[in-house]
Amino acid sequence: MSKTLRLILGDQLNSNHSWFKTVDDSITYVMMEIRSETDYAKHHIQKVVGIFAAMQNFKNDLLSNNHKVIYIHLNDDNNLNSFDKNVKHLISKYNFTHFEYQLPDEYRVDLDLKNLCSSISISSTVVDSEHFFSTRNELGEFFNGKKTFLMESFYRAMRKKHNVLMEGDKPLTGQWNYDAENRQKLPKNHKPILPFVFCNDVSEIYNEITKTDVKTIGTIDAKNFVWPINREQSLQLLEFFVSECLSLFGSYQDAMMPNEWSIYHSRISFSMNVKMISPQEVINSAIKEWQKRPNEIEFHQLEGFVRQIIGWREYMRGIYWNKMPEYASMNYFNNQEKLPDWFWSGNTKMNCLKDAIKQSLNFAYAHHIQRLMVTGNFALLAGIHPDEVDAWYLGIYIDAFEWVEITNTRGMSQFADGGIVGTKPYVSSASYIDKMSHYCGTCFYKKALKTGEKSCPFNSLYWNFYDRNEDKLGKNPRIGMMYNVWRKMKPEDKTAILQQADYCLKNINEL
Ligand code: FAD
Ligand code: DLZ
Ligand code: SF4
Repeated sequence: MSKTLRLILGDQLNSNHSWFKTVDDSITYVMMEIRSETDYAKHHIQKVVGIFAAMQNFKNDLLSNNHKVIYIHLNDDNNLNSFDKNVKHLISKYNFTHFEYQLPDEYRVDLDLKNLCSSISISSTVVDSEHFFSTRNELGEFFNGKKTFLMESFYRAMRKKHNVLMEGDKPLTGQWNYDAENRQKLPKNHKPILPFVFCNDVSEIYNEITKTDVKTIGTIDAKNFVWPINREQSLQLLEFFVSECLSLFGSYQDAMMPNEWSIYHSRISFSMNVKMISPQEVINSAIKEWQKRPNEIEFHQLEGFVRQIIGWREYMRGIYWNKMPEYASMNYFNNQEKLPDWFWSGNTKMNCLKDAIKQSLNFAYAHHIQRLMVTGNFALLAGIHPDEVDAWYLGIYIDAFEWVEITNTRGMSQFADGGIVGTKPYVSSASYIDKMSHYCGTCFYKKALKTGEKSCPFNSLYWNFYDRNEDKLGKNPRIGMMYNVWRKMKPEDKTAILQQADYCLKNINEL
């Protein structure tokens, strides 16, 4: 009799996958909590707990739908702690005759599973994870022969192909992209909506993890775990977003405010990345809400949200599969420094960084502009090695999986890919942070000063960055203006700024 073993990874919790459409006694599913996954990065404790909780709930759903499931807990005696070893052990113990898995999202796991299949004597099949709009290679084929990979072109192609916000072959309302209408600062007295959070009791899982020597970062309230841990909760969070946040999403998508950790963002990335919900469902729900309340939700708010998902998210995945494994060692600026210690505590006098890091440690979450223009901006200006930066981002965020973390970090944020993802580095002085936030007013540092004890470190580091990378950036047409400003500065002012930057870099742990 044929007996099939099907592996479900911790980020493949897709209950709508065609695997689960029928119940078949000859098929056994396996899910495993293993050290190879808890230890490939130093994860935030909320990320490990969240994934285990979601995996256990998924397993329970499968069992209640009469599927056969083997679930290996972290502390089980028979846990061999890798996909490879556990699968091989199960195959020989239960005499499985066929092995199946879904395409993993991560290059490392993809290799492991291919190796596993070639080293077992039974047949194996790999199937699609049935989650994304595009295939792994679609972006590569779309840009075949092109030097630059413009997100906007891919986004438009995705909109057309999947008929999203289209009127025939034209964009609905006549314009593809409404970014110019987004990106406002929050008015000073504006109080963003309170984030909708869950109060899940995950203490049992947390206690099991604490029995091991798994190294984690960040804090957790295991009796009141705020993240969704099953499909129903993911749908609830999505419903909260479309009904309460979507109408202001685009406007305040780049805004930052002290102690406001979520503003009008959806916080749906974790649910999507572990596939408890699909990107199709997410955008359909947003579009339906806009159709229901067209007078309350302006089109640019909706388009801005849809673009993040069908545009950026798919684009980043395509870049990942097109450029890995070379991508993981790119270091265009040859940056070599270490992250300052306060990236693990938030204990810095820089208000914007303190807030972004502390909330990341407390919630395993920061919104996009905090990741890009606060922590990422600082890391790039300070010349931190992209490996260090990647390790931090891959660990700290609940939604961090390499395919979307590395492309955003090494690519968009650190420009370590030399311009595959972005056309210029995302760096700024204090003026951008002040333009988009309410951090500077109460900061120890002064946003307008470039030199002196109280000068904002972003200011001197900004000019130092351009100065030291002139050979790589001087000819970039999108940056020419900045070099003109720099070249026109008085030599003594330039020297003072570079000395200030040098001071900041030498005393980085004390900033
Ligand atoms: P919203 O602001 O509500 O956006 C909605 C959705 O759009 C997100 O859930 C996400 O799925 C998608 N999205 C938005 N921007 C991007 C983007 N640039 N790339 C891919 N998808 C996007 N996202 C991750 O999912 N995992 C990561 O590990 C990750 N690391 C990042 C590291 C850096 C340095 C930067 C600059 C960005 C990173 N992002 C990552 C992208 C983005 O910041 C997060 O997707 C977003 O903050 C998640 O919060 P949200 O669900 O509230 O997003
Ligand atoms: C991130 C993570 C962690 C911390 N632990 C597990 C685990 O124990 N078992 C598992 O199947 N998946 C885990 N994951 C998610 C995986 O790292 C992810 O499924 C792979 O990296 C494929 O992208
Ligand atoms: Fe951040 Fe500088 Fe503003 Fe302080 S002054 S909040 S360090 S940008």
